[in-house]
Amino acid sequence: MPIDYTERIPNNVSLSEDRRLQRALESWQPRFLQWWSDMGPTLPTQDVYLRTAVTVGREGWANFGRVRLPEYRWGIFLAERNPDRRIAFGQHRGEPVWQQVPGEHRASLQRLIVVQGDTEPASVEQQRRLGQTAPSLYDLRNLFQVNVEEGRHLWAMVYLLHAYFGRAGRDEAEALLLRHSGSEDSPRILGAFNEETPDWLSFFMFTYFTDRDGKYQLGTLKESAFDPLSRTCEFMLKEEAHHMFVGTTGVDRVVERTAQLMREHDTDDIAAFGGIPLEVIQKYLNFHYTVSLDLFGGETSTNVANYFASGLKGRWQEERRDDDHQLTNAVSAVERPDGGRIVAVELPALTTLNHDLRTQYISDCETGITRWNRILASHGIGGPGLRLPHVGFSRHVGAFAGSHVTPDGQVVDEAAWEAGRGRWLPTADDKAHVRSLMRPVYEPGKIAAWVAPPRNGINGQPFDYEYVRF
Ligand code: BYC
Repeated sequence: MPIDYTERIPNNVSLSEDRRLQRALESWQPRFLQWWSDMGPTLPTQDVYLRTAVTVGREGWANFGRVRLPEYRWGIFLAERNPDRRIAFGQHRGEPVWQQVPGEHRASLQRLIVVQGDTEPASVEQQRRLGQTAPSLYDLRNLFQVNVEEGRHLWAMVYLLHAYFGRAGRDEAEALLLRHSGSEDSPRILGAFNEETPDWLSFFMFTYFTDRDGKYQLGTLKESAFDPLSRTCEFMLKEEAHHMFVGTTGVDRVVERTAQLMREHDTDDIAAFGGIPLEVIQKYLNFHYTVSLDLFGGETSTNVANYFASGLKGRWQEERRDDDHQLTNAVSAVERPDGGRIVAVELPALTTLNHDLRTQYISDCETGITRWNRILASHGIGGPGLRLPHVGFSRHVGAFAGSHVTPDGQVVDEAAWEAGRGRWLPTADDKAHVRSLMRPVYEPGKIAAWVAPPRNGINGQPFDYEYVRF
């Protein structure tokens, strides 16, 4: 089904055939636009070179053009329906997938959709001021691309709430616009989405580590027996790939510039030369990685066991797994602190699925570490390079919450941990230095001195293309 752009709300779900739903969503639309104007990007622009989804098929699904930001066509796009699709896991394995929400799973499904939906506008709120300090027009355009698509992902979840959850769903859709990142009274639901994204190093780390959690969570919801959720997530994952590209190449370019300055001045201490020291990059990495690990929930969770058994949330690449997809008797080892040591305990695999997903995520994160260390090596910088800290380091959710674990996995007492904090996590001075470098560069083809230019522009355009006009 092609996307209908003649409608007030672009969609490929035949919205005009359901007048009630259409009216409900059309009354949510102005509230969304008001939220975008109040909580979205603060930098005024004339237009931005953006991609917009035009079909949901594999090839050529988006087109690029200059768009005035508030006029971006946010809409409802679900991947094609597979009429033969069957549930791939859990107690209902082999049965046809659901086109409606079974009454007994209503509350859990709604909860999962609300948690997912809540993260999308949260990230736009976190990033709203970054436009004021963009290192280049290319980066500014990427920021806005990420922001409009996170706004669209909110639409994706709001559609499900309106279409399948009645009155309660409409109330939840309303509430998604009322909670705000970092708010004292009504914060966003998950921890990482109440942290600040005050500078571009944080933005690149966020799009590398936190958007990657999004990839994995969406990947598990794509397996859901509730087919509309599955199809929604499938298309969101397509858009999500660019967000992670922004993170991966963003950190690449910071590391590249840092390495150049280290060679040029033959010192690690490149702050005085307008760069971000490697040690500071490592501290930002530690922070964003650990708050993203918290997003996976506890290592053991009865919630996740129930989600899996009942078919609501699968595993990453469920159908490629070589097991019974029910895990009735399977066990899995999970690490946890025990006195001064970290021990592995065997538990029913069903209860450790958050840990399973987190393990997949961690090995994906390692690919970034490898590529950044390769960049360092290409400049002749050896040594330990960058690394992921131990899973127990600086955790606030799960088995390690409340323990004091160093980045290399030593369990220490609180005083020792506090004494190390400034070496492991960004200090006020580190943040002040990074912020001092954040000066906007809005001239086409120019770039700030703390980051290397990208290898390629967007959609075949050169780096010096006027990606944003004021
Ligand atoms: N902060 O049983 P547990 C993205 C709550 S990112 C605060 O271990 P469960 C994106 C938990 O809700 C992906 N609270 O948790 C990225 C539960 O509360 P209730 C977002 C937390 O249910 C960048 C209680 O603690 N999508 O898309 O097994 C830009 C017990 O925990 C946190 C999803 O997360 C936390 N960090 O798993 C834009 C997918 N962690 O229910 C977008 C949907 C846990 O007892 N969500 N809690 O009141 C889920 O699958 C699960 O809810 C979670 C938690 C994985 C989050």
